[in-house]
Amino acid sequence: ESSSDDVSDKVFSGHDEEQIRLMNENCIVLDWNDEAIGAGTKKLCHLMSNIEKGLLHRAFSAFVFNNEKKLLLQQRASEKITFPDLWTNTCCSHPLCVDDEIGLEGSLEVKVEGAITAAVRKLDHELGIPQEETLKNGKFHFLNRIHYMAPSNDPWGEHEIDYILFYKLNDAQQLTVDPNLNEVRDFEWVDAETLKAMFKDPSLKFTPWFKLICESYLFKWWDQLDNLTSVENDTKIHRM
Ligand code: DMA
Ligand code: MN
Repeated sequence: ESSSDDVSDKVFSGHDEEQIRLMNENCIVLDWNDEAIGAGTKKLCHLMSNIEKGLLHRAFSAFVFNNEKKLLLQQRASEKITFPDLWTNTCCSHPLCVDDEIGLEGSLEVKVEGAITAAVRKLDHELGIPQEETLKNGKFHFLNRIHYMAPSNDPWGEHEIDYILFYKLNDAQQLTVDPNLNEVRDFEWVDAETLKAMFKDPSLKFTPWFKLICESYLFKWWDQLDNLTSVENDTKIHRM
């Protein structure tokens, strides 16, 4: 489907042209065991009418921590078609149907590598963190996979197996953050206490997946950021 068809598609009426264009990306369609069974456009994968029939795709959620153990949060831009203006973890998106992200060999390690490649790409696209800085200044840890479904504003929603990735800066390293305003409206480095206080502020709204991760794992993992070995590389898919 071409983007010239898309701009006249009524599901996109009133939406941002660049965000409509990104709806042509090819997401990885999955069975319930996280095996790739095909490709589906971002548009088709995020329509609740398809999700209700079982359409499921692969995603990642990256959590970037600095040397003070502060987590980088973002507020999604108003231009986002799904979940606009909500506060969330550092960066989320989808590994695409391209050689270095699809992870076709079947082992979990290869899929994790694909999710990390996508995370490096999108940290640059959304937050302006140069890919070489991400690769040089810190390290990714794969925690686990969560399978969840969440409606957004009609007719959109999410139904994903989401790879949870922590990224920790090496000692004394920093990251340049220069947000793409079509993606990110605001950002903030927070400690756990600040984030808990933000949850109590009724003027701040959060994405459903970030709330799920916060309620289940985040604070426990954050407490043991210096030693993730007992919690990382979980092979189980957690259905939430
Ligand atoms: C999709 O995030 C991924 C998750 C885990 C919800 P997104 O809507 O920010 O994707 P993109 O940045 O590609 O629009
Ligand atoms: Mn998605």
